[in-house]
Amino acid sequence: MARTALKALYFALSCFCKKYSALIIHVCPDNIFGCTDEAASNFNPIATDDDGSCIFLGCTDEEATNYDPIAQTDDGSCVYPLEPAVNLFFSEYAEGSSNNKYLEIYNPTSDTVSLQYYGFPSVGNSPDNGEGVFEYWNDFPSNAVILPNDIYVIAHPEADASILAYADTTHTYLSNGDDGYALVYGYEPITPTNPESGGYVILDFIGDWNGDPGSGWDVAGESDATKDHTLVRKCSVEEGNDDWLASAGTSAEDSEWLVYDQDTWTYLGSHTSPCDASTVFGCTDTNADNYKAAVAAQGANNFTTRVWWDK
Ligand SMILES: [Ca+2]
Ligand SMILES: [Ca+2]
Ligand SMILES: [Ca+2]
Ligand SMILES: [Ca+2]
Repeated sequence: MARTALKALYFALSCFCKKYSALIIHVCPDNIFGCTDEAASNFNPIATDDDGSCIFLGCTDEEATNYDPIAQTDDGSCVYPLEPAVNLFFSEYAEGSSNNKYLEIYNPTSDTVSLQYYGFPSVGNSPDNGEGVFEYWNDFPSNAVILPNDIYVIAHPEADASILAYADTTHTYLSNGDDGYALVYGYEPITPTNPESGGYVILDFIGDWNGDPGSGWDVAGESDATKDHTLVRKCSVEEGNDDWLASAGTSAEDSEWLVYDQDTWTYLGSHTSPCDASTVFGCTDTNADNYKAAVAAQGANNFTTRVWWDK
């Protein structure tokens, strides 16, 4: 009996030892299996042997512009090509006394346009990010739209109540004359860059991003017209212009804009384009030498020796 018991004990001990040594090998393996690819989301820096478990995140939709053929798991980053931009443009701009400032944007189409992929990026004074590159990407509020043949007004939050009555949104940093604003379409670049490399297009400008003009830009031959004036787009202009200097022009004739005195808000809240068939531009002041009885809209607000134009 004792002999049998000893035999059994020996047998149990040897089993334990075998198990124990197997346990040592298992606890302290020479090889550590895991994902060894640093590009993977589950990269294991202590893994010695790749076990095929790597997971690559990215855009997995071939329709997207940033489709990643290596990605296995979609991380929601897909970006899709946009429809062509709708022809929206600046119809009016005011830089008046104190904070009486606004931008008016016109939708000449018969469709309601979502402003989701539009923005109004700007430069304050001289362009800190290099010539032709915005500093601030200003988005419209989410769900903002422009109704057909209607306008959208961005006003300074401390503008006169008569301006705020038309405001669709407010923006604190509107120009004090020398700050360029664009109307753009596309995605905001990860870092500020020009439209060529940034995946967005400039539809229109008031001022530009090419350098501090001093106090303001000249428009239609008026010096510093973007400061302490109101600019109204001529009804004959039917689209934006990414060339601000061409848009501003050098004379009342070649400019796309009518320049009005500081704090002229008469034209805020609506826009006409294309021109009414009956519109005749010219001088409406009967005291002027060049008064024209047929004129429906005056081209500017004085009656000096300017050259006027007829439609
Ligand atoms: Ca001012
Ligand atoms: Ca400024
Ligand atoms: Ca300046
Ligand atoms: Ca207007």
